[in-house]
Amino acid sequence: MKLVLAIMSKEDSGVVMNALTEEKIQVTKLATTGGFLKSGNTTLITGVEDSKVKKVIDIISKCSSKRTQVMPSTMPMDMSVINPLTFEVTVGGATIFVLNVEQYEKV
Ligand code: 2BA
Repeated sequence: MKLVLAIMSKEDSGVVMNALTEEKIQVTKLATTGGFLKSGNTTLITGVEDSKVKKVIDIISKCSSKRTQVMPSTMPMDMSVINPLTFEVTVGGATIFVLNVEQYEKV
């Protein structure tokens, strides 16, 4: 058995959880904070048989893939002018750890 820990954005975590649950894969969501940005992210924990690890990683990859998003600039402008300034940010992506589980019990 393996424990999959996946750190991702809060926005992507809901979709990932739904997709895992649909596949009857149990998952627990933790509210976490990244050490570098000091902003909130989400860590999902899932314990699965070895044969399901690939499926879990595939679901996470599909539902939280890196993509670019166009954001409006926050630079103040005259309200009568449509602000043409935008910038692209990379959102999504996940950091995944797969650990061996020594023992698994529900008591
Ligand atoms: P990522 O590398 O995609 O990491 C996203 C979040 O995943 C991290 O949030 C952290 O919470 C977790 N994480 C990633 N690798 C980890 C590991 N080996 N062990 C434990 N947790 C891990 P943040 O720490 O807030 O980092 C956000 C983003 O800032 C990172 O995205 C990376 O692109 C950048 N970054 C992180 N540390 C950096 C550093 N020392 N210098 C430059 N950029 C850094």
